[in-house]
Amino acid sequence: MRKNILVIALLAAVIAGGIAVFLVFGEKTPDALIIAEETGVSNDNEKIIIYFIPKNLGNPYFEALSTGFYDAIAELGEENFRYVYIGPQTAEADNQIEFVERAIQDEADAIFIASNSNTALNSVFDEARGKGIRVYIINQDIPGSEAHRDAAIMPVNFDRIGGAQIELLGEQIGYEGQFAILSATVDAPDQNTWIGLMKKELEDNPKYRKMELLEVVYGDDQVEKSASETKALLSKYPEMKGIIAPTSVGIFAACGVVRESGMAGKVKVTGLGLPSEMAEFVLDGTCEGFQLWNPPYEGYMAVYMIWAEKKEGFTPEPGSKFTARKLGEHTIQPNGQILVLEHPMLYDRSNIEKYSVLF
Ligand code: RAM
Repeated sequence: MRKNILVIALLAAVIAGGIAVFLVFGEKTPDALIIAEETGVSNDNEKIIIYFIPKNLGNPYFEALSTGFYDAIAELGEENFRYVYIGPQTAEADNQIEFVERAIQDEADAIFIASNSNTALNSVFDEARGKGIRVYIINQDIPGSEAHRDAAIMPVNFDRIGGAQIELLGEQIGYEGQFAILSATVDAPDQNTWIGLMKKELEDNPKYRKMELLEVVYGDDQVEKSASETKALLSKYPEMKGIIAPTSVGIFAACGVVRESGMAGKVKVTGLGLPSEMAEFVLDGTCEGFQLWNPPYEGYMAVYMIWAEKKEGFTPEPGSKFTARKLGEHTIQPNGQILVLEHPMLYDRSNIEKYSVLF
């Protein structure tokens, strides 16, 4: 298989003195190293160089998103691309700056980044764009800093997420009772957008007047921290009826804690999760249902967008259109966003087994 060949190539390169790669990249996932190694060798001028910088490495959600890049690259011809998946170990606001700088040094064509902050990367984005590198936010946008990016690939229409998440928990707890939100990092642009929309929905929609948001806690998209925050919520609020974790790491960790504490069914856990991680909790009843979109589609779309620019004269401006083969034609909206899908999807007992093998 391609990966096996690449692993052998990687080992050879490392033994031959490629240790510098480890010094520069640190402890990254095998894919980051394999791909970076593979394509540093020849014909780089001919290749489209793509960097994908997730919030942090080791989060299965972003690994799922990354598979979409591979899918599109395979369709368009591996020889045409160099793809580098690289990023920090943890999701602090300014941890990604060095990876953007790395992409600039590498003369990337496009950087796709799930930014950990709305503002911390603005000057490094400006620097990249000043050198002709496209800066695309992926998996979210950077509200208030849109002038510092070329466009944003949105997995779904974020305006729908606040209402969708509150309704989902509402259904599960009979539209009555206390609940908490378990988020990722304090600065996370996507989380903060959704939480803002959830609060608005609670205030504006009389349907939810008997639902009370206790507090928002932060698990930093780390399993252990998310688990300890969940434990603290359970002991602090014995009447709590539910937890919304709009993060795949958080919902997974919260389900584990709720099940271990014998609270499954009494405290409903829902939010946004990855079907492959959530299947066991859906099948054993710890989670009745949760939502998500299709993370690999985002990576797939990203590759087709930069391909359209390089080969078909597309420019990332409002109104511009491009076609991403199996996902069809997409248009950049007036706000610079591209929606992969409009609505989130519900994952529950009826479909979890089908999707858990995909992502
Ligand atoms: C987490 C991340 C990501 C979010 C998903 C749903 O892994 O916080 O940004 O979109 O979950």
